[in-house]
Amino acid sequence: MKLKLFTVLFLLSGYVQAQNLTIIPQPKSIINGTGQFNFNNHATVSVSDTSLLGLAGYLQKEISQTKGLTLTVSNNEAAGAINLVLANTPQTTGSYTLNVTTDRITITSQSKEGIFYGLTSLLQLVKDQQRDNDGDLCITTCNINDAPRYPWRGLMLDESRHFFGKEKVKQLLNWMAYYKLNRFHWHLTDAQGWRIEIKKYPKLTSIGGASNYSNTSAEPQYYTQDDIKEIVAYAAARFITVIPEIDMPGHATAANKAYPEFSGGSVAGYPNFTFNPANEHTYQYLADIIKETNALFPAHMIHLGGDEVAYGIKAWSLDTAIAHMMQKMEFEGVTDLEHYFFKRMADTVTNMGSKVLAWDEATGANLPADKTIIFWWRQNLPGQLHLALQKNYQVVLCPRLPLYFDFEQDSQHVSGRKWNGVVNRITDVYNFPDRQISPDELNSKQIIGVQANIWTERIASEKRLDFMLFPRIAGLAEAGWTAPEQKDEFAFNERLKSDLKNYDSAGIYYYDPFDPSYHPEAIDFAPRVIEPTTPKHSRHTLKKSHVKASKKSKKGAKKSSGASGKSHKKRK
Ligand code: TNX
Repeated sequence: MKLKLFTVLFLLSGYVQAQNLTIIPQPKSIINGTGQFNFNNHATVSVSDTSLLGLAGYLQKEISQTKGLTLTVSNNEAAGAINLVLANTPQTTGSYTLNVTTDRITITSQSKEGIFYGLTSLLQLVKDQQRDNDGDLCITTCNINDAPRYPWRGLMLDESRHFFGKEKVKQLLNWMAYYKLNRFHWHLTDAQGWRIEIKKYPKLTSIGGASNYSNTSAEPQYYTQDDIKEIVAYAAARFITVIPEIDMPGHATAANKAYPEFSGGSVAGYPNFTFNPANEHTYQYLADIIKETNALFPAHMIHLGGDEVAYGIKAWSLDTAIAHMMQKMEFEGVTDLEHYFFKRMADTVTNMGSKVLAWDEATGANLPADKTIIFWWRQNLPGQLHLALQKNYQVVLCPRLPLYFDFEQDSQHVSGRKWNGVVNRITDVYNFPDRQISPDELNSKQIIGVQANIWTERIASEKRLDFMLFPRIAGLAEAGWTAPEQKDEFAFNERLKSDLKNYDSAGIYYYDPFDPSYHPEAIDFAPRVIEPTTPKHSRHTLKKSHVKASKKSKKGAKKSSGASGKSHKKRK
């Protein structure tokens, strides 16, 4: 009996300790201790190898900024209370151990990346603690053993529809690092704006960059090549790889505004949506663009888009030069030509020594399996995922449901997208992919990870960007990092509550799933213009039902009319 009582008390004390260890994403294993390590101004960070000095400096800077403590950095391993140690044991990339005893903190990994993730976990532990009367920070002893589930833990930001700029992107990269996300997919070109400086074709930014989704005559907004280098370096210091997307042959309207000679023509609703596949100069022009782009991104991965070409492709059937080419090449339909175009541009990328990344439409384009990564986004077409795996492509899972963060996260919300009334709640993001993807496919090594995509047609301000991203980004982190057997949604929600406080102190305008009325204005951040691609008759439906939905949600009605779902259904 006594023993039982003791066990219960012991477990309870362990539970209390565990509650203090609020790390997101949840590590593989945590053993809680009962002692305390005191962080103070005299603490020294020492490294086993001078190549780790940069990481020691990163910890020093972060602790100083968040807690006002001044740590000393030393390369004498014996000197430190906090030790960063590169070990020789082969491990999964990114894995680490973090051992906190009463007198030492040791982070060990085979790679700098792993040490960085150990530091990230340590910083999350420290963040939750207040300094005591002596100015010390006390953290509970523990032993953490951790490794990521997937190597690709991505976030895509669309800056064509609305441009957010360097400072916002850096803030985003900070939060990605906080959550151990490691791939930033940068959607830099689309119909509404071209956002990357290409020196050989300056009109791409001066003309193509002068517009956005809300304002078709905005001042040019774009990243210079120096800005891009700065962002890439900022991300690299946080072990985040940046991948640019130059979308083709569709979603090319902004480029075609600048250089109409390469346009593939117009159809109603989709003016100059594609590049011209029958003009030989188009291929050279795009190769020049890719060459300048490739030089800016050391990861040597170029996303070529390839999505939704079908919207503009009818213009191809109307063009005599294109018809002539199709005849000559014995193509049966415009889709063959689309694949021919895509394969040629993909060859350009691989000939530069880079990998080609593309949306799942490209699965049909006969790209080289060992040099291509497919992004499966159309959750309503699971066949595309099967096909991509069958063709031996590496695949990133980013299905619209539940990983499109331009979709609403609460059925009461009205300004974002919905899919037949379905929204992407944080619980759906958290539980991805295990409830949605078959075990056979999940076991495939070709699935290299998960990614959330934040399209910005309906996101015109930083505040709304935050609202759509937080806290779903935390659910994404755990979907990408934490092994399924370690996932526990109840415990995640407890840890999330503590992160919401961190959002408050960082001034993040977030959606609170535990109190949906918190930060209410963002619910009704309606887009200022209606999508140009929406057919005329449904524009009225959208407008009217939107107003209705807003009124309803103000009255606290349980269900919104899903206005955006209607227009979305029409479009896709
Ligand atoms: C589809 S996902 C698109 C984007 C839109 C998005 C809106 C994809 C490859 N294409 O152009 O912004 O839907 O949810």
